[in-house]
Amino acid sequence: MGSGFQNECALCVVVLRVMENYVNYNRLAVADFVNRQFCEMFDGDLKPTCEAFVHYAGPVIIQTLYNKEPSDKVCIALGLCKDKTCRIVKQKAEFYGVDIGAGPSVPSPWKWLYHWFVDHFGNGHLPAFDLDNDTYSDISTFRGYHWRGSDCNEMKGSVYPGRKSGSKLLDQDCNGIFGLDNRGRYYEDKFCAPYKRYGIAVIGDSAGAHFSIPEKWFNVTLMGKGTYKDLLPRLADELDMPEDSAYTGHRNTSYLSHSVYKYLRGWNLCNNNDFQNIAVNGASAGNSWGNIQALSRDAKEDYPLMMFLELIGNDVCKDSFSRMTTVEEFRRDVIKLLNYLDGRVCVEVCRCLRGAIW
Ligand SMILES: [Ca+2]
Ligand SMILES: [Ca+2]
Repeated sequence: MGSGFQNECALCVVVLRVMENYVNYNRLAVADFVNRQFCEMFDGDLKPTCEAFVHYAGPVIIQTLYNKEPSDKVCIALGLCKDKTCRIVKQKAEFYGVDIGAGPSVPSPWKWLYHWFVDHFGNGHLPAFDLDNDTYSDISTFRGYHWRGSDCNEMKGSVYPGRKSGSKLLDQDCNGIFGLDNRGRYYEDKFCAPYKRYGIAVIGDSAGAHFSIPEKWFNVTLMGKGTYKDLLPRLADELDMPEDSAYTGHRNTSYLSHSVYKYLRGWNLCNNNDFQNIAVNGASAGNSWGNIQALSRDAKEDYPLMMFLELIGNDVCKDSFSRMTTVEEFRRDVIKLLNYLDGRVCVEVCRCLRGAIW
C-alpha cells in the first residue's frame, strides 16, 4: 500500500478536497451535491456505505464546503484525523474545534476501507485467498493472480505455476499444457522442448508494481456518475496494476505490447502463467527484506526463475540527506537480498546476476 494512503485522515482530506474542487468547478449547490450526487460517483458496492456516511456526516461536510473551511477540519470533527495541530491543508481560518459528537461511531467508508484493506493484507504481500497455502490463488485481487500466476488447483498444494516435479499427464505447473498426443508424446515436450523454462519475478517498489491512479479520480472535469465505481477493486490491488507491469504484464491491451513475462512466454509457451510480482509501493533497500519473504520458489522442485530487483527512488527521495539510505547501507541491504536468493529460489540466473553486480 502506498505510504500516502496508509492514513485514513489523509484519505478523508483528499476526498473532501476533491469534493470541494468539484463543487467549485461545476458551480453546484453544495447541499444538493452532497445529498444527491456525491454517492452516485461510488455506484456499486461502496454506494450504500457512502450513503450511510453522508447521512451522518453530510451536514458537517456541507457546512465545511459552504464556509470554505479546510477539509481536514471536518476530518478532525469526524474523528478520522486525531492530531488537531497537524494540518494537511493550509488553514484559511482559525480552527474552532468543531465537535459534532459523531467521532468513531460514524460509519465512515474511509475507515471501513482502511481496516478492510489492512486486515486482509497485513505486511505479508501474499494472496489473501489461498486455500492450499501454496502462495497462489484463483482470485485476482488481494495479491492474487493479478500479481502471480493463477492457481489451477486450490485444493492441492503441490500444483502451482512453475512447478517442475510431477507427472506431465497432469497440469502440475498450471500452464494449461498437459497430457499426451495421439502418438504418445507429452504435449509439454511437443510444444516446449528444447527451449529453457524460466519463470519471472520482480522485487521492488511502485514502479515494478505499476502504481497507477486514474486521472478521473482527481480531475474535476472528468468526474461524474460512476467515477469511483472501480475504487474498491483498485484498492484491493493497492492502487497498482501488476497486470500491466513492464516485468509481469500479462494483460492483453492495445497500449502494452511487451513485458518480460510476455517475452518469456513467447519464447517458450510452457512459461505461460509463471510470474510473480512482489513489488510493494514505497519499498526501499532496507524494507525489501520483508517483502522478499513473499517470493515463492524452490530450487529443486520448481523451474529456474529470472529475477529483477528494482529500487527506483525511495532510498533517496527524502526531504533531507540524513533520511536517505547511505551507499554503504544500500550495498549491504542489496547483497543481503541476493544472498537470500542464492541457492534458495534459483540457481543459474542468480549466479549470472551476481557476477554482473559484484
Ligand atoms: Ca493456492
Ligand atoms: Ca503443464
